Amino acid sequence: MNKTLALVKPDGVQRGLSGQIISRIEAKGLKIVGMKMIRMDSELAKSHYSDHVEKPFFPALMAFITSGPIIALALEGPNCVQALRNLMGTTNPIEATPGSIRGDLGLSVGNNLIHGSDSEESAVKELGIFFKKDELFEYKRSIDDWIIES
Ligand code: ABT
Ligand code: MG
Repeated sequence: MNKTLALVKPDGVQRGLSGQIISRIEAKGLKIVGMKMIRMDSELAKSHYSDHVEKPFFPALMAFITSGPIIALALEGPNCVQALRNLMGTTNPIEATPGSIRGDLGLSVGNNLIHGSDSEESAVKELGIFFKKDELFEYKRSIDDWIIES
């Protein structure tokens, strides 16, 4: 089964929206197979956002993402990379569809509440940055038979 990485960003934690964000992920049917609170340092931020290091918005992004603790989640489910991206909504919360996490909860591109890996390749890379092997859990939920077609 595919896995992906989600982060409740510092604004989500500070605004007390972690529970609601995680709840939406669980309600969708995605299975949490790893979870931890950490504070990203500049080294971790550069590695996680390596594609953006040269972009003009990177200094602001770095300041924001290291500004407080985040909650990292390893998620599993069929097509979970795309499922999570759809649940999050587009990068700019103003344009994100109402009903999505960003569409319902955010107003600014620099404070967009949640991260989700944007491809299966990124998911593998990012899960490796945030989780050690023994921090990921394999377990069956009896409810899976009601969520996942066999
Ligand atoms: P992430 O899930 O954080 O990677 O966001 P997403 O994949 O939706 O969007 P990308 B393009 O990866 O943006 C990364 C972070 O950079 C911020 N950003 C992006 C800006 O502040 N200005 C911009 O013009 C762009 C393109 C938004 C994302 N993080 N935050 N916060
Ligand atoms: Mg991205």
